[in-house]
Amino acid sequence: MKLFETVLMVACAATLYGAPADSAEAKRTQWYRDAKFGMFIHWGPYSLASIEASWPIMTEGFNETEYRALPQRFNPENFDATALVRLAKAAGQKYMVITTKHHDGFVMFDSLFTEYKITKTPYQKDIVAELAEAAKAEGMPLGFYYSPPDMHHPGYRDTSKPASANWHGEPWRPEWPLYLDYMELQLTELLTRYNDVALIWFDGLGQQGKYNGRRFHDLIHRLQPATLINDRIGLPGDFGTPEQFAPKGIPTKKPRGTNDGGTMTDWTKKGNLPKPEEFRLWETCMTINETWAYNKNDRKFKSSRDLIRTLVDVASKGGNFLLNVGPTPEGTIQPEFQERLMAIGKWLKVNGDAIYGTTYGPLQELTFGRSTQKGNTVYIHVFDWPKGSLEINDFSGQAAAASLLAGHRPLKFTQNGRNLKIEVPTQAPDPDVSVVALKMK
Ligand code: H79
Repeated sequence: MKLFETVLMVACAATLYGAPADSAEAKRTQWYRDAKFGMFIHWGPYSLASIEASWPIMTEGFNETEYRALPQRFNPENFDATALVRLAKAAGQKYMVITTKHHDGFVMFDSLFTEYKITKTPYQKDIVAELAEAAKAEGMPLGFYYSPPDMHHPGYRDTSKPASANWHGEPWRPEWPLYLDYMELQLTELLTRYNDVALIWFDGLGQQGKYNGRRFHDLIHRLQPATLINDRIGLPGDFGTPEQFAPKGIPTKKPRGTNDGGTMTDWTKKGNLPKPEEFRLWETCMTINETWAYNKNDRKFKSSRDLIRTLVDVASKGGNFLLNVGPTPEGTIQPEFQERLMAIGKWLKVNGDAIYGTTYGPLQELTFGRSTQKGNTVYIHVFDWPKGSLEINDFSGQAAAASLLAGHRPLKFTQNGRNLKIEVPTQAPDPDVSVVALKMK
């Protein structure tokens, strides 16, 4: 092969397959791009009642007075922050995000600016502090979910009315600026007391303009320039947040700047590959069953296989997967969640190379699975194991070597133009997803 052809091919591979540009923004987000898989934690006194976080008072599903009394009984005596961080590690998760304040307004840290907080419960200890210490000791990046909507603060809404009447907030009232000041004070606490904050996860619901997101972006950047910010306070932030689904195509940056509260309607047409500079960082958050909060009655657990395949699907489009657990009122993680997390961790031990540090793969239309890419290696994630050989019809690279990640077993292959035929064993090495690594020239 002539030299200029080689140079051209390497250049094309780099452009086509989405290595992020070497900008300051790329450096700031590098850890997050590499992490791919995180643990979301939705926890508060609501876990006592096996009801969803906050929403029951916003939709009149649960008596508000009774809800407000839950902290009096909240005492998760068996909470072990280190054990939780180690569980995340065993699952292969590379960052954690905890609800420091959900829409109900209850804060899980010892804020000076409210009495509706964890340190006023029988538990008394600051849960955010406990987790922050454990995370630091274990080298685990920790991010904070902080809800701009706040049903408890009298500046956010007229709290003499039921939350169902005004849960969107009342920014036209003269008290509103006091609420924004309260947000500033609490975000300052979160960003100055609890070590490095990996990210702030706002959850602004609709009509996010009323929060003056610019003010809070500036505040966060001033206090901790490295902290990433999601897209739910009226500005696009560092990453998009599709909730409970993976987008069909690969998310791209939008010229008009904002998106509609994390619904992320902007992605390439299914199958298209964006240029690296068009790619928008994103993260799918998802529950293991159907509720964010602990709920003993919710038995609709996704299978380990479905969760592994969702992780792969998300990674194949360049995203991160933030998988939620709702700890019990005792502070433990229910066995059904643990089992699934351990199964994902076991899969990642063998196949992690095909997830961590990868970006969207060049093959977006595979019928039998998904693809990811890292440098010169394309990973083929096979959901439906073939009889005989694995055939790829539209491969634009030049394969140099193929192997199974399971057992690092080399595989024979033939390439004819864009047609690639890989000889594989009859039995799938993994019943959930088996990965073939394709090194390219
Ligand atoms: O914190 C979690 C959810 O509480 C929150 N975001 C995640 C991370 C969230 N924000 N919006 N949504 C969830 C979508 C809301 C959906 C519903 Fe409802 C809440 C369906 C039923 C209750 C609001 C009330 C929409 C319909 C009725």
